[in-house]
Amino acid sequence: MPALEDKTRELIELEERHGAHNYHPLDLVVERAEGVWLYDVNGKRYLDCVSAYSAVNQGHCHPRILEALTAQARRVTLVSRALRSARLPRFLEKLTALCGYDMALPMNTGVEAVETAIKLSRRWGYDVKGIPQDRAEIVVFNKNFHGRTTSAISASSNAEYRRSFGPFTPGFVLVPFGDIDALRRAITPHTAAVLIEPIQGEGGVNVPPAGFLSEVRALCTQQSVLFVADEIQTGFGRTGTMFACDFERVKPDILVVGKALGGGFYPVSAALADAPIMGLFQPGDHGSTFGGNPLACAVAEASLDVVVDEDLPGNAHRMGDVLMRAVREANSPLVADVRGRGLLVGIETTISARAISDRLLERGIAAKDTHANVLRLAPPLVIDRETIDVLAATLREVLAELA
Ligand code: IF1
Repeated sequence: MPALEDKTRELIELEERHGAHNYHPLDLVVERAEGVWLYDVNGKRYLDCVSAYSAVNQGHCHPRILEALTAQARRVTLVSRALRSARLPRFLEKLTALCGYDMALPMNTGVEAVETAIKLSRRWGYDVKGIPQDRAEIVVFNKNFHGRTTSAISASSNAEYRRSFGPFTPGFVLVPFGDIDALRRAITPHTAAVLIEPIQGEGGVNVPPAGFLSEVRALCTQQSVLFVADEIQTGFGRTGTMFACDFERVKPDILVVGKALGGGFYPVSAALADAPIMGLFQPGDHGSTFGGNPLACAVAEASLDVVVDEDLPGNAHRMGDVLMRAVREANSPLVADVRGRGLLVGIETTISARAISDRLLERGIAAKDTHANVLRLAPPLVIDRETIDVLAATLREVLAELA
């Protein structure tokens, strides 16, 4: 029987040998997880500050969502949209009511919901706004992240995401994030939509200037352009409100959701819009084998119930304030900026963020760097005050050690 440490190394080597090397993960081999805790193959416990990139807002293996999954898995899991299922109508009713839209189109991964929003925006641009065919433009923002498909990286400003993947999907116009004048200049009669993350996650936890989302909303309304919000990472309580757009009380024309909609159990995403827009899709226009399957619907309904019943937006707001205040009060020379909202926190560092995340890992905190000098802290939204205080204290100690 190999020693436990050897077990870790053995598994890492196996993954490296047979798996594509499209990630450089922390060397933490998770064997099980519960709530905010991860347990590696050696039995060591870690506080999860990655939350599968905000897909585990409800905490790992939430019992209520597990129960919904197992109960449904014994009944029916997949019939495709060639047939109807009893679960889909109830899920659609709950999702549209919570998000405040007439209709939803269920998909699986986040990027599929983004692609759905891109197609719907273009369809609206041609059939309603009267943009000449194949001339529709969508304005996007520098440092955006909307997924890894060819169209999503066609919208990206990040050379690393685009290298040797061309030719790219045309029709995306890049402007600086937060710059309303640049956005105004970028809008033309061919502009169908503005696609924005209300807070940029991968771009480095970039919060826009106060009032920017309201200005985008007003400009889109004035210029007859769709406001499309990608809340795949910021949605369902992550930023201290149900959706990041709620902070400025703006309502997108198309809302894109994913990640936590599946509660960490199953990929569930959706694009939502009111009937005049979503009604532009007719049978055969769009679809997905697994989109809206009964198992996904059961998991997503329970995931939404947990977000609401456990007031995850409120807890994220309170715990995020505690965490960001503690980091600021550390006054560490290694911290250039503390950004974010709720429990989507980015710490801009003056040294390699990876060096800090490696030291945190030794101390039982799993946190990931996003780009060279931003450490992202995004624990599950169920984290309690005692645990957030431990996180803050450990981070302050590590910053002091490395200073
Ligand atoms: C990776 C982070 C990246 C997203 C937003 C769409 C998608 C994502 C705002 C696509 C996905 C994930 C993907 C994962 C790393 C992670 C991520 F910011 F969350 F950390 F990359 F930016 N819109 N984000 O954040 O959703 O198709 O993945 O379900 O690709 O490395 P997906």
